[in-house]
Order: sequence, then structure tokens, then C-alpha cells
Amino acid sequence: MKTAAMLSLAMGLTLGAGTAFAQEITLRSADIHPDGYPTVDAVKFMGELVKERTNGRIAIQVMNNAALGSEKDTIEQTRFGVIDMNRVNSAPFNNLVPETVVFGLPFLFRDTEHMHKVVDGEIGDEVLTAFEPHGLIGLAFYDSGARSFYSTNKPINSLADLKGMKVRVQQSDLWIAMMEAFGANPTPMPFGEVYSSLETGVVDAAENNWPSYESSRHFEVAKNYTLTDHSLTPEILAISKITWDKLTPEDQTIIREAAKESVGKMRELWQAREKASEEKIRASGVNVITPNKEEFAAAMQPVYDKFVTDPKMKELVERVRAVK
Ligand code: BDP
Repeated sequence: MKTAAMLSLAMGLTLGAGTAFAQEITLRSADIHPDGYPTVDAVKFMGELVKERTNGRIAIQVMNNAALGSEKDTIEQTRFGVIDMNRVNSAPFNNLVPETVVFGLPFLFRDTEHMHKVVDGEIGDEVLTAFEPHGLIGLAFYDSGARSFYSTNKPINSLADLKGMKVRVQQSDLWIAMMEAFGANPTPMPFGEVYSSLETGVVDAAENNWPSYESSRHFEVAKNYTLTDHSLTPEILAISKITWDKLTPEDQTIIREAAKESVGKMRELWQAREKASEEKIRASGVNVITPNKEEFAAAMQPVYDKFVTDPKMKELVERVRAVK
């Protein structure tokens, strides 16, 4: 039988002080967001639950502020067990785990309540299970609000204004196709490069929710925010399968449950942050535009034609729509 010390070494994890109750396992969890962002605090909350329930044996160390790299890079490192856990938007997972595409489809969720019902139900569980063949265990979905466009010089008042605009998108074929269907010119890049790209004119626009638009300070350089609410794509919390397989079934259960319990906390934090970010942005004098959303939604058929082709995906979309 492995001793705790050997187990820790084998996992490449931090050793504790060596007493019976010392911390034996430290799971490093990546996030690109700054301190105080709801995703960061939700994983910290999960860490407290895990610590308590393992009598301090397992700790989660949130390495946020992109300390471990951009989302696409950290996903790879998590698959290879270099990083234990990762909180990432679903978009950078789209190419790797095709089932995640469904939650990013434009205007598919009617509202947040609909999205919650879907991700909390059996469809959500199926999508989380779909991570496993790719070296990851999906633990939970976190809220990410609705994404909308923000632009530097030219305000987006209608769909026609997006024509030919260089728009930053997340690194996902779905998102590239979405921007093309909007008539824009998509430029995929990591989140950390967006501020300077907006500032220097590498891109004319980007899109995100209120909290990210605010925390990244993109609102200082792109002062027109058009509330298209085109996608409610959630965040994903996943753990490396390599790390997972080294944990005991009991510890796996503790982690799974704590992740699920952090979802409620995250939703509370999210609601408050969304409101606070919106207030801050409006007070800063950003030109907030309420467009005719239907015009934007009507342009999305090519995205569905391209991504909702096989019977499995068609069925998934139908089932999402059927959730009342
Ligand atoms: C934010 C997500 C973050 C993404 C970012 C982006 O929380 O995970 O990296 O958008 O647009 O809303 O890249």
C-alpha cells in the first residue's frame, strides 16, 4: 500500500508537514480571472468544502490571473495532468469536446432560468460525462451571463453595422462561424490579448458579459456596448483525469459534491457581480445600446446548419428546446 508521502510524490503534489492531519494533496486550479471574480471565488469556496470534508488532507489552490497561461494552453496542461483543475469558458472546449457546442449555440437558451434547468438536469450531466474520453472529468457548470458586443469607434446599432468589422472571438470553430454569420470578420485570440488589440485597432470589437467587460477594463477602450445577448454559454469546471484516477473513490465523491455545491454559491456571486459591473460601466459613460435582438437571431441559421448536422446533435438541440 502506498504511503501518503509516496502518493503525494507520485502525484507531483505538495507535501504537508507530515503529521497525520497534514495537508497531503494540493490541487492547483487555473483561472484567467482576477481576484474577486465569481469563478475564482466559487472555486475557493469549493476548496473550503473539500478541506473541511477531508480534515485538511486535500486543498485547492486557485492560480488565477492567468498565472498558468491562456485558456487553450491550460486545457492542454490539464489533460496531461500538469494542472489539476481548470475553470474555463465552454468555448475553448468546443473543438475538443463537441458536445459542449450545444450550450454555445446562439440564442438557444431562452433565458438564464432555462439555461439553469438544462445544465442542472440530465443534459448537463451528459455533457459533463462527454469530457472523460478527452482526459478530463467535467465537474460543474458555472454561470457566465449573456454575451454582447462592444466596439471601439463605430457603435453597433444594427446587424448591418457588424458587416466587415474585425471582432475578437474565443478560440472555437463555433464562435468563428457565429461571427461570420453576423457578417463580421472573426479574429480568434486569447482573452489576455484583447485589451491591447482593441486599443491598437487589431480588432474593432469583442464580445462578453458585463463582469468580464468590466474586470478586463475593456470598457475603457471599447465604449459602445450593444446588448445582443447572443449566447448564454456557461463556464466549465473540470479536473484532469490523470489527477482524478489517483484519488480514492471517497475523495472523488467529496470533490464531485463540493463542485456541485459551489454552483449555488457561484450563482449568488454572479448575480451580485453582474449588477455591480453593469452599474460601474453605465456610470463610466459607456454608450449602452439596446438593439433589435431578433434581427441578430435571424442571421444565425448558417451556424445551426453547420453545427447541428448529425442526429445526435439534432436530438440534443431538440431536447434543450423542450426543457420548459
Ligand atoms: C469570459 C469567460 C472566460 C473567457 C473569456 C473570453 O469567463 O473564461 O476566457 O470570457 O472571452 O466571460 O475569452
